[in-house]
Formats: sequence, structure tokens, C-alpha cells
Amino acid sequence: MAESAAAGRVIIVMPTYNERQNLEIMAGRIRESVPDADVLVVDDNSPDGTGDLADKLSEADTHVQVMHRSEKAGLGRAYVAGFSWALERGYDAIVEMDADGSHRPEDLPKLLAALDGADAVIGSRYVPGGTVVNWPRSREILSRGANIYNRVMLGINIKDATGGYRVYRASTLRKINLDDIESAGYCFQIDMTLRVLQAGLKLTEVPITFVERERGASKMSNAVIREAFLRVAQWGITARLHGKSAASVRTK
Ligand SMILES: Nc1nc2c(ncn2[C@@H]2O[C@H](COP(=O)(O)OP(=O)(O)OP(=O)(O)O)[C@@H](O)[C@H]2O)c(=O)[nH]1
Ligand SMILES: [Mg+2]
Repeated sequence: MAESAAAGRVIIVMPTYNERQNLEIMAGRIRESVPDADVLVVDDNSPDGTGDLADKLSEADTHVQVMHRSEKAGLGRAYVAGFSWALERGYDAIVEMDADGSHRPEDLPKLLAALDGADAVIGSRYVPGGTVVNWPRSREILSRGANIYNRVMLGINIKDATGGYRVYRASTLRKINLDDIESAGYCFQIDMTLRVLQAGLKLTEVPITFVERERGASKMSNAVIREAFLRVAQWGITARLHGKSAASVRTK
């Protein structure tokens, strides 16, 4: 486990559910782009055998580790478990990355470099230079609309608060109470954004190219969208009732 200049010891936490067609390709791209980094696959007992494949990759490469969880419990839960695992093992920088190819491992050196001068980095689709490739117009409208809704409701100036390609300093995660996070779907990303800002920490957005998955099925659902919509409303309205911005007070 060697060190990366700005980031120290790096681990990529990668939640998987039915990503058998993507995992090996992603693992190969990661190993090539950031050879010193480790990978923790957090699999929720995928019926397609992603967990078994992850075990095989781990046997062949000491940089790859696997956490098996018993059932599908949402990406938020998987990340919290993976973060705790990484903190216990003394990693300095903890990366969130989807396994479906949307987050290009080739962009990771740029994100890690941005940690120099920030407590957390979001790979952002919606800052200048950021792009989305191969999304249907309807999907992009949903994502852009959700981000406008978040900015207005929460009073935050983050362009891509739902983006899931991120790097956190270990010290940042240690300042955040991970145990009481209930957000399960992509709401987890908004929740984490707020928690970083509420802790008074510096969050930087770096442009990325986000590529629609080529293989496997999306786990996006109406329930996931509803969760984010309702929780953001709850956080925003409760903060306003206290006369504050949601970025400055923690509301349950
Ligand atoms: N362990 C675990 N991983 C999950 C779960 N739900 C989604 N994931 C993983 O989280 C990552 C993002 O999931 P996607 O299906 O791409 O969902 P998304 O990126 O929000 O939606 P799209 O934009 O439609 O791709 C992928 O690596 C999934 O395999 C879950 O319940 N448990
Ligand atoms: Mg995806």
C-alpha cells in the first residue's frame, strides 16, 4: 500500500449490487489509473454472483478487498459500512465510486489532487467543464432539476450534491457522525454533503465526465427519488423554521 502525493493511503469503496458484467473491467481500470490505491468492494449478496467474482479478484490481487453483506440495503448503508472499515484500517483518503462505469477511474488522480486544499471533493457534472455522456434528456432533466431543488431548499451552493464520485479525507469522516445516517439511496450523497458543510469543512467540486452505464441495470427507482425529495424538504424546512440554512444546523 504505497502513498499518493496529496492524498496518502487511498481506498476506493465500491458498493455493488448485480454488477458482475462491470466489476472486472472497473477493477482493471482502477488498478491502471491509480496503481497504489486499494479497492473495497461492498457487495449486498448480489444474486448475479458479483460477490463471488469479487472474491476471485481479491484472491488474485492483494489490492482488492471484499465486504459481503447479507441483503440489499441501499448504497448509503453499504458506504457507511465501507467507510468504517476503511477508518479502522488507517486509510487517509476514502473514495466513493460506482461500479457501473459512470465514474471514470481515469479521473481519480485529478480528484485526489484536489484534496490538497479541501476536506472533501465532489466529482461534479454541473460545474464548468463537467459533462454527462449518453443520458436520455429525461434523465438529465431529473438530475439537474434535483440539484436546483437541493440548492433552493437547502440554501447550499453545491452544483452536484447528488453526485456519487467523491473523495473524503479520513479526518473529515471522523468529524461526521456516520452511525445516525438513515439515507439509503442517492439521498445519501446529499446527506453527506450537508454533514460536511455543517462540520464547517471545505468541499470542492471538480469537473468530471459522467458516462451512462453500458452494462447491467440501474437501481434508480421512484422510492429512491421520493426519499431524496422528502428528506431534502424536511431538512430545508426545519432549518428555516430555526431561521438557519440547512448547511449550518443538523436536523433529523
Ligand atoms: N451494496 C449495494 N450497492 C448498491 C445498492 N444499490 C446500488 N448499488 C450500487 O451503487 C452504485 C450506483 O448504483 P446505480 O444502479 O448505478 O444507481 P445510480 O447511479 O443512482 O442510477 P443511474 O444513474 O441510473 O445509474 C452501483 O455500483 C450499484 O451497484 C445496494 O443496495 N447495495
Ligand atoms: Mg449509475
